[in-house]
Amino acid sequence: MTVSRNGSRGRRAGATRYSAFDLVRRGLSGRDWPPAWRSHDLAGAYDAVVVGGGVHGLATAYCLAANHGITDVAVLDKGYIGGGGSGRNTAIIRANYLTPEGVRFYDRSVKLYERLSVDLNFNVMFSQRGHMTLAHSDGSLRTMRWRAEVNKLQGVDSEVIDPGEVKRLVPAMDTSAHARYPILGALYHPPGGIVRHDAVVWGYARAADAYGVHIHQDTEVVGIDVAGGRVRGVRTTRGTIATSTVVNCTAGWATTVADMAGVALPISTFPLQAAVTEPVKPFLDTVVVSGTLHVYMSQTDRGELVFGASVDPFPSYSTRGSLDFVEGLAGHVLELMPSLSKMRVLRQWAGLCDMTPDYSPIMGVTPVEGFYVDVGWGTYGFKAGPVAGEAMAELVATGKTPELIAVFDLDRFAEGRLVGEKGAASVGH
Ligand code: PYC
Repeated sequence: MTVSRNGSRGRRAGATRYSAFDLVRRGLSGRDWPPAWRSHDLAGAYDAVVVGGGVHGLATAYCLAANHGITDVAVLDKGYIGGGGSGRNTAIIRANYLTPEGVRFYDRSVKLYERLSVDLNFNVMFSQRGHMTLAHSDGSLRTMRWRAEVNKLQGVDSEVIDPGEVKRLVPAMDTSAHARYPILGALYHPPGGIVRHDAVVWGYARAADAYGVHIHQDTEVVGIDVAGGRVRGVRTTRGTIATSTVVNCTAGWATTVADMAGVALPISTFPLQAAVTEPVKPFLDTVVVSGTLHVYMSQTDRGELVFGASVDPFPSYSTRGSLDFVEGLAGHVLELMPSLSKMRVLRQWAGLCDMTPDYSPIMGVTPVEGFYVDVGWGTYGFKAGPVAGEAMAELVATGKTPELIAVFDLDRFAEGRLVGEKGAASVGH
């Protein structure tokens, strides 16, 4: 890929700076704030088109511009940016995976999240409060030990802790031997935590815009033109774009978009439901996951508890919550923390998860030249946004697959080189 037609490297990320006086004046009056990213007419051609305006698509566009000087880039989203998986996930960040490849990859993302507020000049509220995965059986304790050893070998901070330490870190947890699902120990991962998901999306959008990237919302891709085995353009509801590079960064619609280019992906789409409670005083400063009970929870800075579960048991494109889900969730939460029995659930929703056979993503080239995929993110996409953007931009810019993502190629399914991460997906699916 060549550098932008106009050769410009654009402005630096978050270039708009205000004096203290300006900040106070604008803050108090609520007026004169420039939009964080601009709207543009759709150009007839771009050097690269990124499909999907979630964290993956925006991070890819930002890294193309910031790391490689490729600024003639369009990000297309059929709705609003961050309105898909990026706005619907529970924003858990961690690197405590099971395979060495997975640990290295997600650890790079944790490192990028650690400096993201500075890189984007936008506070993404990354809170490294620790991540705890409970073990309720000898089998899961064994998997926790396995993960801890793999993590340590990759330089990632994880250890198995006993029920006493679980109680010290989370006093509200029922660690008694009489619990219906007694806690035998946990995998504890101090660098894990939560981030503010809309801030991540807006920070990337603002920084990409500052480099000259065009962000097109309400712009649905309806076709991808391929001739002679390579990409020629993208058809959208707002017009046609000539381009030789398309990056599919969609979630939920990954197979739909790939089908347009004639590329088949081994993905099935399932909803994953989540819920949030009324706000209460801070009492939980660790992320807690129970694979056995199919539940994870964290407390936001506003005091709400955010809960999630495993994916629904059947494929669907529904993003609605169900009564069945909250009933099951409440039962499981109360097994862990009986003192929460009076808390009220305020909202529930669902996001779409593109599940692959081995619970790892699909990243890289495809049989169609110029058509790249960054898809199959199952229930672990948000935490990988920064590293996926960095790696996909490098691939597009240099034509070489970065070593960190080589194992996640599409060909692995045909060649039997699966990267089995089911044991480290946050809850048993
Ligand atoms: O993989 O950490 C995770 C996760 C959290 C919620 C869904 N998946």
